[in-house]
Amino acid sequence: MQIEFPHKTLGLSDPCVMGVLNVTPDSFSDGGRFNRVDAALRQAEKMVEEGAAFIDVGGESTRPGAAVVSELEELNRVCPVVEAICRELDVIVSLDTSTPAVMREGVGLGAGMINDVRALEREGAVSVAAEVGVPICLMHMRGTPQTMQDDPRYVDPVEDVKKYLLERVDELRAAGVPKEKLVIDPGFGFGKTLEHNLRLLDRIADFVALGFPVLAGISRKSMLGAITGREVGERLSASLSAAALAVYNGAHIVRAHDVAATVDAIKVAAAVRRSRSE
Ligand code: 7PJ
Repeated sequence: MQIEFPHKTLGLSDPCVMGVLNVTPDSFSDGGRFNRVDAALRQAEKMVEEGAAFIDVGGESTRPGAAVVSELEELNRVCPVVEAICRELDVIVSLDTSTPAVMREGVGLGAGMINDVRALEREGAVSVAAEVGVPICLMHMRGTPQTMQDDPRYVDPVEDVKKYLLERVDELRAAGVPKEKLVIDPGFGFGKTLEHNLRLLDRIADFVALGFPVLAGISRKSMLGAITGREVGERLSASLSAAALAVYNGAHIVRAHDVAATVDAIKVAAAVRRSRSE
């Protein structure tokens, strides 16, 4: 399994970590633009030193019930940070965005991947993503961040999510995006109950069997709070446990806030997984 980037191929025989870099106003102290960009760059640098293969830069909070961000605001948050990281660090920057203008500008500044929690369903997103030519992660969400946790229902969560992702894959391929540029993600916590999330985590192998790299984002999510009773800042152990299970079940990329610890956790999971086929 591999992903084709414009200037390199990323092998995925060893699972890797995508470090989360939120550039929403509440994520860095508001000490002016230079300080904000500098703080984000230092955080990215730390994650690269800790072993992150990707830095996922996002300027729109997709927490349940979060406010909608304008295109201009998102561009202003994301672009200076993408520009700084691409200039200073040797890492693949992924754009956690659904906004076509952010995709176009971000790739122009050097970003190497699009990571869209709306799987390019926003108007114009498919054509811009196809045009800019970088790999794309398609994530499943039921509903919108504003409504997604209002009683989500599935006939069968694994089959329903797989079907949706394959439909999105078909649309992207019809727009000219090669298979080697697509990554899929069941979207933990996006329009799912705890039971749905647990089933998806247990059945990650079903997504791996579709033949695309699989990304899993579970770090600090509320499903872990529901299981452990812990607040968001106290979910490291739970996050590592979930990351290890995802990799043990075949996930290729784990999206995480705590990069160093996650790198170690998934090394253990990957080693056990490998011993199975040896
Ligand atoms: C995910 C994401 C995820 C992908 C967020 C949070 C919410 N992108 N962006 N997968 N989650 N691909 O980190 O709690 O699970 S934002």
